Amino acid sequence: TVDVNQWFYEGRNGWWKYDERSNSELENAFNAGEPDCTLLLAGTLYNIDFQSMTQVRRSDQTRRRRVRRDTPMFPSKGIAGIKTD
Ligand code: V3L
Repeated sequence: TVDVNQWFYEGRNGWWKYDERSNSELENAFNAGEPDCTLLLAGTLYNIDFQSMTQVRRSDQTRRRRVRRDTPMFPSKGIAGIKTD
């Protein structure tokens, strides 16, 4: 099954795509009307809140990034920290 929407998290000067598995988990939670989604990203637990549209590290709430749900065509730096130009 193909996701038509892509989730992004904010980097220093642009947006990164979430990896495919995380993107599907975010889509499933968002489309189910859940308020948030917990993801294990590079060994660290994060909460993505769909009202504030932010990603927060669960062990350190000061580590916060904006997120966006957009078309996969939206310009990005790459996928999950891997640059694709
Ligand atoms: N998916 C993958 N790695 C993540 C994610 C995520 N959703 N969120 C955070 N990290 P923090 P520039 C990012 C990584 O928020 O140059 C990018 O993927 C995060 O990686 O403080 O600023 C790049 O690899 C960071 O290394 O908890 O645009 C890198 O930053 C680490 O978790 C630099 O990107 C701590 O993030």
